[in-house]
Formats: sequence, structure tokens, C-alpha cells
Amino acid sequence: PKSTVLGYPRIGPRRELKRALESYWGGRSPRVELDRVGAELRALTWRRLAELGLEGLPSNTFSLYDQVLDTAVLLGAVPARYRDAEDPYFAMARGTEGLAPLRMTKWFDTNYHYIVPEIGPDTVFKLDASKPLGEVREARGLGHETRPVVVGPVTFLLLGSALDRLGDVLGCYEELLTALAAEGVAWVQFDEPALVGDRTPEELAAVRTAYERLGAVSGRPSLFVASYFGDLGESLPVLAGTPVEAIGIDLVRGSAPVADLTGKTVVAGVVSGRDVWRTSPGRALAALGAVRASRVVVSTSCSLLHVPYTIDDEPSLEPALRGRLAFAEEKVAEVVALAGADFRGSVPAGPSVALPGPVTFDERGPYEVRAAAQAAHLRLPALPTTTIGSFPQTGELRAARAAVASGALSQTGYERRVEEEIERVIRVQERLGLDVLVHGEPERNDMVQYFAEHLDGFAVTRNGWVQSYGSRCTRPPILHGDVSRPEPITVRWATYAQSLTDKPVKGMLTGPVTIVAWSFVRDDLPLRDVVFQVAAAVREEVRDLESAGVSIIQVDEPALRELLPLRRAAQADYLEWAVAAYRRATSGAADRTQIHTHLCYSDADQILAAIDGLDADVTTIESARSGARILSEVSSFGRGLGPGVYDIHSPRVPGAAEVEGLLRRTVGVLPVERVWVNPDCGLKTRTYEEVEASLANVVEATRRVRAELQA
Ligand code: THG
Ligand code: ZN
Repeated sequence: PKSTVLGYPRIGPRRELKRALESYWGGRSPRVELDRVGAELRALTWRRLAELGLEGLPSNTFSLYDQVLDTAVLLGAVPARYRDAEDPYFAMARGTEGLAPLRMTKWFDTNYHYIVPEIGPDTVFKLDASKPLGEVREARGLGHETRPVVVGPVTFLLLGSALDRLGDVLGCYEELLTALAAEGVAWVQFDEPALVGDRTPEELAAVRTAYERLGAVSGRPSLFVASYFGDLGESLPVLAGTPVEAIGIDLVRGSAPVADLTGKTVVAGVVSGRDVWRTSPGRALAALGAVRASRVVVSTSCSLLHVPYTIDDEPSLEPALRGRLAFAEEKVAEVVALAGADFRGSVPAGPSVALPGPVTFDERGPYEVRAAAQAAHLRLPALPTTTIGSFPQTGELRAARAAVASGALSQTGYERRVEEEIERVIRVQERLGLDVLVHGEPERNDMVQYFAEHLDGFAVTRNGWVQSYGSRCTRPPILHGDVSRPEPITVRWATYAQSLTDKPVKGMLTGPVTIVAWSFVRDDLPLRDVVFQVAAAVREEVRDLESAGVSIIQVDEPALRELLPLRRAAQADYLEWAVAAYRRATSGAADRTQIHTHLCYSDADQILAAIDGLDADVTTIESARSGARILSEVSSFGRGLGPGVYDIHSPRVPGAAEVEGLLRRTVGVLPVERVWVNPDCGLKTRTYEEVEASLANVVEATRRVRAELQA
């Protein structure tokens, strides 16, 4: 083929799969209905890709939950404890009554989460090729020849921290090739994004072993190894030295290889699968023209899983912006158009960009001075209790938001509803006896979406859903212009909440790195410049909250880790500017204003120094699951710390004695005067019943430990 894509969205143009999954999980529809929706979405995708003129159609890019989990099932890597579950696949993905799910984490530097394969020394690999074979047959029945896509052996094992099992999984992959060949499949795609990271000599040797062995399978289909999210670097010559027929190269994030790839097909990813911008034909043709290979196939830089379906479903986007955008369908059309062009053309100059000026952010005093000013001003008890920010999002709130959107509820009516909810949240917290209150964020659907709606330079979509994990999606806002804040955003809700109580109410903001990480971002400026523009807007909001009398302000940066470059050589520079942007956003606060931050993920280990660099007065962090290890590591911060005392990700209500035990352990490791007491994360996904019971126990446990400290 002359054109292909590495993968396609699967949640459905109107999130049909999300609805079918949740209905099946909720026991409201049978399995056959879920399977019918899946088949319909696959048929729709193949038909659309063919109609658009794409030649190389992928299959097995559909998934009921996650493609890494699918690969684990393909290879038989199903941990024994899930085998007897009614539905082992969804038990691994979501857990059951008595069974915790497998761990989930971010797919490279994206906002997509995959299920981490659990591979132990006694895992027995055994091929079950029914899904890829089924999709090949299904597509053939509809008149399409397809190229099945599977996560490759090296990436799969690296994600499962089990590269030592390479010899065993290769047996399954060999069998898979034989089975696909018997089915008449001409090409197979193995996704190996792990090859764009720093790889050790042993890992490179594993790449060589894997593709030499798979290359030696007799009668096999042609092998296409797809890399994406960056440059192959030292992996390229290794891969090029194996018998694989085609290599996929990300020419958007990475650069054209200097190596001569004569003898190979290069699948050239010139249309970005990570953003929503139209492709510059000049730049794409130049990139294509620079590839030296026997054959060049035009493709996307990675799967289109990371972009919404089509701008045709966004009638209210401004025409000027629309003209600059391409979602999945439009990107397929670009691939097809480029494949029809003659790309041995001239090389146009790239854009020139001015470097940003020096950054200053050291207006705040040293921590000791700030801590003294805050203690005098806030007069909090020892072991202050608080929550992370959000309270349960009720069905009435979601209904009210939908009613405003459809015009059935007036803006004033909606705002009254939000105020009622804030009052309820304040009263609940007062009744429970918490020390630092929150307003509960009833006005926000998604935090990033909410800030984008209130900042200039962003557009939001109506149907631009992108899968985050399983059935969960987000609508990443489009950051297309210079960012500025036309007026205060959260001040009215924070001051309303504060007017209801004598207890301090925390203001709640999202940090600049996270706002940018969870948006589609203009590509004509360096990312750091965009982040600094957002930081300036957040800084204004911090100042306005402070002027309005809010004395504690939390600025969360949960995506700090996500944007960490995949190559170590680029990480220090990123962390330096990311931390600087956070401090730009927060350092306008007076010494007596207390800055909090919150981090969700336990994989914070790699960036602890950067978290320390944020210089927040109080850091609340997930630790109920990661245990004491994280405690000792963050204890060196020397500022306030709130290690979560219970896991909010489960509906279980922790007992007071259990929380008390955890708290005792914490004050055994950290100086008492620095310890805060809070749940692990926001309470948005829980019910009021669970929240009230859990928080009552947290407050009770804190009282007991305080009483003992006083004695
Ligand atoms: N917002 C954004 N990205 C995120 C998170 C977020 N990435 C990381 C993490 N949090 C992902 N977690 C979730 C959790 C829940 C949902 C999405 C991502 C979710 N979405 C609703 C759904 O799919 O039904 C839709 C939400 C909406 O109306 O916007 O529940 O918090 N940007
Ligand atoms: Zn969190």
C-alpha cells in the first residue's frame, strides 16, 4: 500500500462503546448487545477508512478496554486469581467484588492509560489468537483485507517488567505468525513504542533476538515494526539489521533517519496522531523526501486513538479555527492526499521562534518565614484535617449542566444550583469537624475543560472525546492562541464558600503544566512558552483569590510526570522549566498565604526532586497504596505534607482505628508540626454516604492522636 494509519479511535463517534460497556457492566444489557456494538464500530471504521481512500487498513485496533490487556490475553498472561471470574477480561481491567483490578498507568507520555501486564516467574504463556484472527475474518467478510496490529514482544515485556521472559513469549508470537499466515494475512504490525526510549545494550540485544527469531518463521506474513512518540535512535540500526520488512518511524516527534534503509519499507509517520492540527504539506513532503528506503508508505505518526473522530461533528467551532484543524477522519484524508503526491520535492525552511526572556519567581520568603506568617494568620490545630478539593458530583449537578447547555435552565438558575451545592458541602464539612474546608468544585465537569472555557486562547469541543481509560473519556480543549485570563474564574465560588463559614476555605486551581498536558496545544511555539502563558493566567487568579481574602490556595499539577520526556537527556531541561512555570504561577502569593499542591500518582518517584522544587507550603500525596516508602522519601522536603490516610479509589469506608494506625506511623516518621491529615485524592467519584462515613472516621482518628500528643 502507499498509505496507512497505525490505529484508529474505537470509543465510537458518539461514544457508543462507552454506553454499551457501562450498560453491560451495570447489568442493564446482555453481552451480545456489547458485542453487536463492537462489531458495528469495527465495520464503521473499516468502511470509513476505505471510503476515504486509505489502502492499508489495520485490524485488531479495536478493544473492549485496552490493547495491552488484549495482548496479555493473546499471550495467555492471565494471573491465576482471575481465571475463575465470570468475565476474566473485565475482572483484570476493573476488578470484582473480591478481586482488585490489575494496575493501570499512563501509556508513554500520553493521557491514555493501559493495564499493566502482571508477569511472574510462573506465568505460563499460551497463545489465544481468537481476537486478531476473528477481526481479520470479520473484515474479510465485509470485503476488506487488513493488517492485524499487536503490541510487540519487547514493548509488552518492558511494560510488564519481564524482559527475561522473552524466550517464552517469542514462542507465542511465532505461533501467531503461523496462524495468521494460514489465514492468508499478508502483513502484521507489531507496535514497539518502547524502542524510542533509552534502551540498554541488553534491551537492544532483545530487540535483535526477537525480530531475528520472528523473521525466521517460515511462510510468515511480512513484518512491520511500528515505533512512535520519538526517535528510534540506537534502536534503528538494530532493527534495520533484522529481517523485518517494514519499520514505522515517527517523523513528527522524531527526525528523518540518517541511516540508509535500502532494502526496507519505511512507514513514514508524517501526519501527527497526537495533535489536532492540519498537516503542513510542505513540511510533510520534505520529511517524506528525506527518507532513504526502498519504499515509502505515508502514515500517521502513531495511532489516531489520541484524537477525536471528526471536526464535522463540531458545528459551533469558529470557522477560522476549524480551517486549521484535522481530527482522525481529516488526518486519514491528509495521509491519502500525501500518498498521491510526488514527494521528492524541495525542503522549505522551518519556522523561526524567539527565545523567551529570563524568568523570575523568587518573590516569596524562605519557608520558615512563610510558615511562621501562615501559622499566625491561620491558627490551625496540630494535624489539620482537610480534603483534596472535589466532593461527589451528583446526578442532579450533571443534569443541571446538561440543562444549561440545552437552554432548559437559565445561567442564573444554574448558578443558584451550584451555590446550593456549595452550601451543602460546607455544612457537611462543618458538621464533620474538618479544619480546612473546600467548596467541592460543583461548577466543574473536568478541571482542565473548566479552566479552558474561562481562558482566552482556548476552544472547547462538543463531541471531541478521546479515550482516557476503559470507558472513560475526556474532551481535550484546543489551545490555539495566546492565553490570557479575561476575568477572575474561581473567585466568586471561593468567596461565596468562605462567606458561609468561619473556617478557612481553600481556593482550588489547576497548574499550568497540567492544563497544557491535557489540551491539544498549538505547535508554532515551544511548549514551555505556552506553559508560561498559562502560568501567567494562573498567577493572576492566585493574586485575585488572595485579594478576595482566600488564605489557602491549592494549585495541583497531576500531569507533571506525564510530560516528562521519554529520553533522559531531555528530562532535566523539561523539569527545570515545568517547575519554574509552577513557581511563576504561585510565587505572587504573600508569605502568609499558604500554597498547597496535590499529586495523584504513585509513580512520582522519578520526579521527587521536581516536586520538592515546586516549593509548595503543603504537599498532599497519594500514599495509602504506595505505603511507607514514599513517606521517607518526601520527608526530606522540609515543608508541610499530607500523605493520604485512605484510598478513595475504592468504595470501602476505612475504620477510625485503621486511620489512627496510619496516622501514628506518619507522625513517627515526620515531624508532627508538618503533618496534614487528608484522603488520598478528590472525592468526585464517591457517594456522599461513603464520603461522610470515611471523613467522620478520619476526624475521629485525628482527635485521638492529637489527644495523645497533648498528654
Ligand atoms: N481530566 C483530564 N485528564 C485526566 C484526568 C482528568 N487524565 C488523568 C486522569 N484524570 C484520568 N482519569 C479520568 C477519570 C474520569 C474520567 C476521565 C478521566 C471521566 N470522564 C467522564 C466520562 O468519560 O464519562 C466525562 C467527563 C466530562 O464530562 O468531561 O469520568 O480528571 N482532562
Ligand atoms: Zn489525586
